[in-house]
Amino acid sequence: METTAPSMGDLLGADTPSNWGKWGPDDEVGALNYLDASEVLRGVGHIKSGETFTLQIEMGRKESPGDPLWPGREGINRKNILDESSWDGEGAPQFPGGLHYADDTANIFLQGSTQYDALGHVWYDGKLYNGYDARSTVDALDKASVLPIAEKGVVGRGVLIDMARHRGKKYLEKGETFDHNDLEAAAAAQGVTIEPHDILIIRTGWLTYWYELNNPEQFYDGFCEPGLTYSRELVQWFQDKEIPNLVTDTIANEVTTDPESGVALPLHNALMRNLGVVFTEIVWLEELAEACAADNRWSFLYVAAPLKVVSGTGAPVNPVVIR
Ligand code: UVW
Repeated sequence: METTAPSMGDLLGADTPSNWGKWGPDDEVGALNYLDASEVLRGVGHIKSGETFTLQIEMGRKESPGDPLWPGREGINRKNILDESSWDGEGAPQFPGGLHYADDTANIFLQGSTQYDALGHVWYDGKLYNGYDARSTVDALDKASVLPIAEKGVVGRGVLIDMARHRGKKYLEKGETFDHNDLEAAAAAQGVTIEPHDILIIRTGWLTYWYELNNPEQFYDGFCEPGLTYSRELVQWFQDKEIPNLVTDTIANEVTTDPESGVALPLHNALMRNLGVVFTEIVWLEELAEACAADNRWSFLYVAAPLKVVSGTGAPVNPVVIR
């Protein structure tokens, strides 16, 4: 593809903030290291009413428009292997007592639903998170796969910043941007502080736009999501705040193409590759946001256990919030 955009390395610069080596040469979970036992207890301290919310979208929704996906990916292909019709003819398994049962298989993009990204999911200049060689991704992620993240689990204080509500909108528009100053302003308006080690959850309303629009062709035309925009100051803010996990209701957690430079997804590299901030995408936040707005409480316990996929570049997840 012809492009006049600078390379990722040129945009971010050699002195871009980095956490490589901070947690040792073998680390594969990055900023999740901030989430120790004291952070679990801090999160538990924000449970007040006991309400629970699950944050995964449906996988394999039959009704139009189906599942929201990064272009080029496909939704889950689930197929029955055994069901009552299997016993219509000969050849179905027979069990003492006449047991019948249903079984199915699923062919899925591991990043084709609400998902955790592995830290080795993106790279530039031949190096992954922590300096691992990008050749270690060939055939399977040998380094910084989703497995260590899944083995650790993600538990801590979550804070929801509702950018759509802050801007008086049902959902942000295609390509609409915001930065750390906007997050701080929205937090102040909500009366909440984004504290060090918070799991940062941002609502744009973009998934509601997907389902309400019900028109994939229009959705993907000039595909550019709303989201965070790259700047050195924003990356520094994430490093200073020691944010372990960025969670949003968009497909890519950042404005798809950086409007200043024309570079695609620079924050994937500046935050995920360089700082080890773990990304969680396509997260359903509507009921949670309603509940938070209703009693003006925007912090809670956030718990997520992505699937333990060996060598996976990501894994589906159904995060749970308890508030
Ligand atoms: C890409 O980075 C291409 O996808 P995602 O938004 O799922 O991380």
